[in-house]
Amino acid sequence: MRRRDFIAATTASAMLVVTPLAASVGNGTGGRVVRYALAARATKQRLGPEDAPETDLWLVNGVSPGPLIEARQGDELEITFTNELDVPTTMHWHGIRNLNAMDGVPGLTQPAVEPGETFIYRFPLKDAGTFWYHAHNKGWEQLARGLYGPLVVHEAEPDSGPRDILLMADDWRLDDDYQIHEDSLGSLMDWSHQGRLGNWLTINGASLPDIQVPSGKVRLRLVNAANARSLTFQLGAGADAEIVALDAAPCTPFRTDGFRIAPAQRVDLIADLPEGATSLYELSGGQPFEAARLIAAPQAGEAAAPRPAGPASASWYPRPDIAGARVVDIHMQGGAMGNLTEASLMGEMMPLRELATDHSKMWAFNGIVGGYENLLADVARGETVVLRIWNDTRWEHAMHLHGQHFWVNSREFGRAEHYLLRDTYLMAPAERADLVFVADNPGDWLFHCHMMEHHAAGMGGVIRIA
Ligand SMILES: [Cu+2]
Repeated sequence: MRRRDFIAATTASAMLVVTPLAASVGNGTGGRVVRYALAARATKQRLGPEDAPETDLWLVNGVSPGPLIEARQGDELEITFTNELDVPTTMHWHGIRNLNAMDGVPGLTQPAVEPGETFIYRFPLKDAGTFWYHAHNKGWEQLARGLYGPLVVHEAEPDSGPRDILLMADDWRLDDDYQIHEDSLGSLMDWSHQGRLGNWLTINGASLPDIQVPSGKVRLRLVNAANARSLTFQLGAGADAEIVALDAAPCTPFRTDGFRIAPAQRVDLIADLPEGATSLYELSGGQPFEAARLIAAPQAGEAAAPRPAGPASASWYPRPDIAGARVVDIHMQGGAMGNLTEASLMGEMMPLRELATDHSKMWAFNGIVGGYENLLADVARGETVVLRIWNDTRWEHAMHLHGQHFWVNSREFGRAEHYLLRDTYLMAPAERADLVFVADNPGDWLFHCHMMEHHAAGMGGVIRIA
């Protein structure tokens, strides 16, 4: 990876208008309808160095990452989404405890948005935090080509503005001409191993950007939009930071040296930055790789005024008591070097070799290759649910539940006991974990690995909340 100068993304204005909600709908914390227009389209953007050709991409509103969507807790968001591609797509609002019909999973919660069609997503924003949106049709290809963007829901007491810095990371696989490496899209090697790992790291769509920030305390919102690579970040010397929220949900603040972000996860940090340049390093390659430079300068006037710098509240809901809870066992098998010998696909048992060569499938939950017909559990509204996951594979998996967050004793930050509320949890090979939630959001919700190739190759199923 090489250095290039940062080209500020000139984000086309996506926000249309903000109007108050009808009095009967408003809940007193935000109470507006915030409208955006988004379009998926083929676009060129330079991801490589300054003398490199532009890369042919599929982007939202022609920029990578797509436009920052901002609203306040208690608002309703209305997105007029138009598909200008020549393939079907949808948008998923990752981490939003959404209305099921607005969740953006084609074939499960809505029909795909066909080329030329428009779909209006409208949903309330119950929670503040760092979210993101991404295509959910053939995500293994559509995310690799760039169809995603950030979504920030500010606390009802706003702490936003110049002290709120978004850092969206991606790990692209580019060829020698800085184009998306197309020959390896759909590669069974990727699908059976760790997924599509890239060779070109960007932060906010640029390689090693200089990002202007105010000195002193800032809130850094990091998002990993990579298909499959977990990224490990560390701030350079002189910066002091603690984690205050994970996957949008506030946590008891804690300090950690480097911190890993699996695909689709978010980490919010409150960082105290000295004046001048502080490097953001990425460590997954074994040695520190400079990913971005935060250039901190004192702010004058209003921006210099002290603000509440972070989520004010405790977590969204307390960790439920699991006595009497509904336990759903999910035994994950498959992939290279695994112990899966055969599995059921659409009701038919097949040896792994046939699943792989004829159907590009190589992962299973409880012996069933995942699809939307794979109902993992049918639970009653209000029930406490334990997804008791056994990662019986040789690979890490970033397990994502749509529609609700879950409590998990996280081993992501090196403690024996560290309960966190998340929407995506990175499981180590052989790890067993309980994902615990109160099933209060009705609908058919996808549960899947967010390494997009693993999902495509069978790591998925549905939790039905009646
Ligand atoms: Cu996986």
